[in-house]
Amino acid sequence: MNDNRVARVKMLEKHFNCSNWKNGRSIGYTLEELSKLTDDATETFRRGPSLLEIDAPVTVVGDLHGQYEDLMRILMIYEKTEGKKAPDFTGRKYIFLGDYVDRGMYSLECIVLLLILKLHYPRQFFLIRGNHEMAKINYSYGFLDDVQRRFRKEEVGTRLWMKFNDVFGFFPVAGLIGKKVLCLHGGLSPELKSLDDIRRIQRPIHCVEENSLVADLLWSDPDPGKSISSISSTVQFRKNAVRGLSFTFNNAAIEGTLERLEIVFIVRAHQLVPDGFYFIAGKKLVTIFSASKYMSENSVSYSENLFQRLHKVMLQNLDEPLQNKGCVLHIRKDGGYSLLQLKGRGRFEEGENEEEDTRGDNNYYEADQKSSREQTAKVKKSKENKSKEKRSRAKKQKASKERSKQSRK
Ligand SMILES: [Mn+2]
Repeated sequence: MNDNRVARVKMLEKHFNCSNWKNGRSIGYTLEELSKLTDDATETFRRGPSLLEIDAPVTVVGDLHGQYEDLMRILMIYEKTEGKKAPDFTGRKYIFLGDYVDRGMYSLECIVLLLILKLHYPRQFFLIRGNHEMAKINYSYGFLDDVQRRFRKEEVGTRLWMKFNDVFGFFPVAGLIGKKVLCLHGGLSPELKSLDDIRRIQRPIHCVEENSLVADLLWSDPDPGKSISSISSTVQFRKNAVRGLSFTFNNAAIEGTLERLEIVFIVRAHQLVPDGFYFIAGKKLVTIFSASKYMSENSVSYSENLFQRLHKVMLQNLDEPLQNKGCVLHIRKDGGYSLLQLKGRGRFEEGENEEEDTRGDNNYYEADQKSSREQTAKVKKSKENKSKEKRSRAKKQKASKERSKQSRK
């Protein structure tokens, strides 16, 4: 093993053994090791493609936002032996859909661990870029403060934060699994005419103003449900008012993109969904969100003052469920998939509260047919049951009426 590998193994051990953490709260990194890590990572990503092309089986992970506990749970999903110190990644492959930093308390630990994993297992760990892997965003949502907090001199932290953003500049912006499943952080773009449009993207990209296709891949969202455009049969990209940039796209835009790119399924992240997964467009697109209990009181950034924290918590009580479930998607070699949902503080388990066809042994090529068949069967059955009940109730009533008639007589 060369020196680099030895150093990386040590770093990995440090991440998996939290009892060695400084004050039990954070990993004591040295400036030298993080400088070296960012330099090496920049080189690795510079040499890599803009569009990752990998084969299944692979586990797809959505937003993490500095929630180190969730990252750790995800890395331990397939470990069946309790109390193991570090996971065994043999035969495992992961693709992460971005938003590693900001919001949560452990932005630095999350991104450092993921970069080491990428360098150490280059053919097993894949990272694509989220909209928070952009200096203009992670400057104000926690990552900069998180890095500065670790080093006594503010300018040292700032310089290191810039080096992380240099790495992000070379991150790939999309992934293609088994030639048929497209993975992105945000979503689709009117400029996405072919997969070559992504392959041709020149990096580094430091802000989205440099490339509008990248802006959309990192920022766009599906149309909010129940909007008129979402059911329109013509392709629509509308101004994304919630984000203040990029677009929202409707189901017809999803269908059109699938056809043009000759793919069958789109996996994206970027939006908080209560169950950790959310299907739309006849299960042709799924949103995956992997940070559980996102932004609950104890996981807001250190940098915010009490007022800001309370404000967020209060807003959340109004707008969104505080206790969302995290989820990851496992795509099998045969193209089938299963969802693994994190419930409460426990482990990741297969999702329960969707129809059966989102869980186990099915193939997304057939998922729709199967689901509609099953659903019709279910509906039929329940209708039959209901009419049976009605008939028996009517019989009983008739009988009791007759009984009472007789008794009156
Ligand atoms: Mn995002």
